[in-house]
Amino acid sequence: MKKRIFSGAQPTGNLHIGNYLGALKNWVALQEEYESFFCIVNLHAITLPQNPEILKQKTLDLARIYLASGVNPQVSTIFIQSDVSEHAELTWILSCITRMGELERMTQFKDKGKDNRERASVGLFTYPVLMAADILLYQTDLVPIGQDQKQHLELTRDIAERFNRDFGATFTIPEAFIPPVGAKILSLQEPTKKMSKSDDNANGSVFLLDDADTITKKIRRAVTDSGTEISFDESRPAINNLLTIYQLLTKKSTEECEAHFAEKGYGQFKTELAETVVEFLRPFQEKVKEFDDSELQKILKDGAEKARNVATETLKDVYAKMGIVGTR
Ligand code: ATP
Ligand code: LTN
Repeated sequence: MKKRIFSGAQPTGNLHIGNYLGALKNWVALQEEYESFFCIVNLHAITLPQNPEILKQKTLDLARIYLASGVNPQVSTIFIQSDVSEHAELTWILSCITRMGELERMTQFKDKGKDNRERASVGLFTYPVLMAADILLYQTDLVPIGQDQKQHLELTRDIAERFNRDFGATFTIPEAFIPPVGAKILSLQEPTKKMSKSDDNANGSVFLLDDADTITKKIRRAVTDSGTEISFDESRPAINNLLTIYQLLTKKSTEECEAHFAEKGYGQFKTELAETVVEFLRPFQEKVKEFDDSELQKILKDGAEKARNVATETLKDVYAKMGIVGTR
């Protein structure tokens, strides 16, 4: 029996190369070795206000992006979270064994809700419980994610362990898969923060669907550190970040990258980086257009059915263990 993978992304904003290098790239690399479930988490999206028409569109766009990135629907299960109502049901159950204190310690809530805690939605606060439900419903072994989701995965493990202890062995305890390089791609404008879809400044992110001109401009305008050397150096986060992107896209070793730019300046480096990103995204952008609506609908419908089969089994077991009996 293959081990299982579960991961997902929110259909909000536009996916950037950080999302790709930190998450999607690894989904694709691992999908053959594992039985994989990749979810479009539209219920997570509404923890912040969304325009309904745009959310609808972004949900399908994200499915296209999964496919264009190389997620293979013959091998992996791709589905929309709201199609499997067990996600919402298990969230309720798990929220009854999750502690307020645990959620209060979540740094993402502190960041996203910080502007006005009084007005932040309860959904934003309990968001990590929905994420735990996503993962635990599939008896997931491995969860490929970026660095920013590590704390949510640790909470998921704590919730699962608590349930297993109190009600008997039910959930597989999942492990995070966080790539050694690329787990936290930084903003091109503020290289102390991660590259983020929800950043107000679009110049901080290279979006997967940006055209060549825009990509070149954004990279040319990327802030740099003091000093002129093009080398990997944690104490110079701007150049370190740009070089990391270059390295991941060209698959060159650290030494090869540094040797390649040893005699070159920032100008030349940025030109080459921009060309690399543009060339990398070209086939991806072609592929995004390939899938027509009916093909996409079929993939998502089949995916939801496969996901539901697994999710129903887990939820049934959870209800039985907890003594939740009705007439169904
Ligand atoms: P954002 O903060 O950019 O709005 P998110 O983390 O809320 O993004 P998702 O689309 O749900 O957005 O994230 C999908 C995956 O991308 C997650 O596994 C996340 O850890 C990863 N990820 C997000 N930003 C980065 C980044 N800057 N570098 C590496 N991985 C990232
Ligand atoms: N919370 C994640 C998205 C997400 C996820 C998941 C990732 C929701 N459910 C389950 C991995 C596994 C985010 O905002 N990036």
